[in-house]
Amino acid sequence: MHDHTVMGSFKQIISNLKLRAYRVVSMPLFLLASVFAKTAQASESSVSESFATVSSSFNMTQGVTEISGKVFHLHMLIFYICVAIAVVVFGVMFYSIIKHRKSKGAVAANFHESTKVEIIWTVIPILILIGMAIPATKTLIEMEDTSESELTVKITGSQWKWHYSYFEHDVEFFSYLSTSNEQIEGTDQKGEHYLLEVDNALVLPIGKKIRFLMTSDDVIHSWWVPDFAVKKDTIPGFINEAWTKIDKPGIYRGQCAELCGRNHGFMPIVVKAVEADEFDAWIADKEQQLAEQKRQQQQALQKTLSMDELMTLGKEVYEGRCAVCHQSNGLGVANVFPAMKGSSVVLGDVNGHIDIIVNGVSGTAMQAFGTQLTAEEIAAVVTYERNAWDNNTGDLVQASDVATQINAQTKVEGE
Ligand code: HEC
Ligand SMILES: [Cu+2]
Repeated sequence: MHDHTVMGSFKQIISNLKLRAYRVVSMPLFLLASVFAKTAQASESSVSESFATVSSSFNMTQGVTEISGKVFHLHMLIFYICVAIAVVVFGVMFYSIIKHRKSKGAVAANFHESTKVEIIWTVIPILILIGMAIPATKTLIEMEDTSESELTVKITGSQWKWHYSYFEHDVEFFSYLSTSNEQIEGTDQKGEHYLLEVDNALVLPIGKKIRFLMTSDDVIHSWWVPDFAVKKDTIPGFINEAWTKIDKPGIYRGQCAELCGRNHGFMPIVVKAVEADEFDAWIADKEQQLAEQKRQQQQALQKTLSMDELMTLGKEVYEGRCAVCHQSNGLGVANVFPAMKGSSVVLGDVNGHIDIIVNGVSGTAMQAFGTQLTAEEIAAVVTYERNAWDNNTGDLVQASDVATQINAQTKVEGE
């Protein structure tokens, strides 16, 4: 007698399996179909062209440099080799399974060890791998060759912004995310370049070989601009090199590609590539602008600001530079970023408070702001912290106080 319940559930399992098999098969088919649909959309001009480049949003970008084009074509070459191998291997496999199935009366051959077969399936993959390694190595060597560059830019990653410094010019600046907090928190509609926009873009000339020197102030970041095929880790204490030569003017966007802490997703890269003469004009202008800023900072040291002025500027600096960690409400994040409200440092000795902001706390996320903010800004943010959120110390700190302390320190270190 048949056990109907066991048989029934067995059938159930089989039909489930069939359903699952159907899903397993249909998923890649669906993906493939959508890739081709996208491809057709992306390139209406000619089907053959779109097959040659497969420039869909699923594929990697061809980019705008010679190297990025080479990387792309290398990627496609390897992809097609993999497809060809898959077609041959699965073809033989499915052919054998179907042709020699049991219901057709096939009897399994019984053999062991065939030196001939083993040599063949060792040698063929080795040849294929060597065939892949040659073009890959060529491209890699080219990517590493930073010689004969015409411009050098030092890129320093830090939590959570980029610092750019042009070696041949007196120009350096920070590049911060410029997406508004409202967009991030969802109270405002997200813009077109949500989280991929900055206050100061890196401006570069087209048609020139640009060398990048990359390092970091704190943890490992990675400077990644897909359109240039440049992706390099920035490591504290090390300098990595990369280069690019951009063919087309335009705005190119990238991101930090190394998980670097809480705001890893909030340190985008924007490169503005312009004609060489436009670049020369820009850099001359920027040099002047920065020199003028320095003069003004020097003058600011003589100025005495009112409590209102200090609090307004201080709030601006705090919201822009400190609130990502210590929060707008001054309460910080438990066990990670200390609260400023009621902090013993903030309520204690003014010089100790200034010192922590100027020099940071090494080995922690509290970075040295002495090189990032002006004396006036540090004075303002110290005043702000000492009087906001019911801290109410009534203390007023001027730029000259900060400058005096910085000078005293450099003297001590110099001795
Ligand atoms: C990337 C995150 C981060 C940013 C940005 C940051 N801080 Fe900090 N801050 C910290 C951490 C972490 C500490 C704790 C350091 C330690 O372990 O002593 C700290 C400590 C402090 C302290 C000492 C507080 C105490 O009670 O020990 C002060 C004051 C301070 N920060 C002020 C600022 C100011 C002003 C700014 C903006 C100009 C700022 N911080 C920006 C992470 C940050
Ligand atoms: Cu990063």
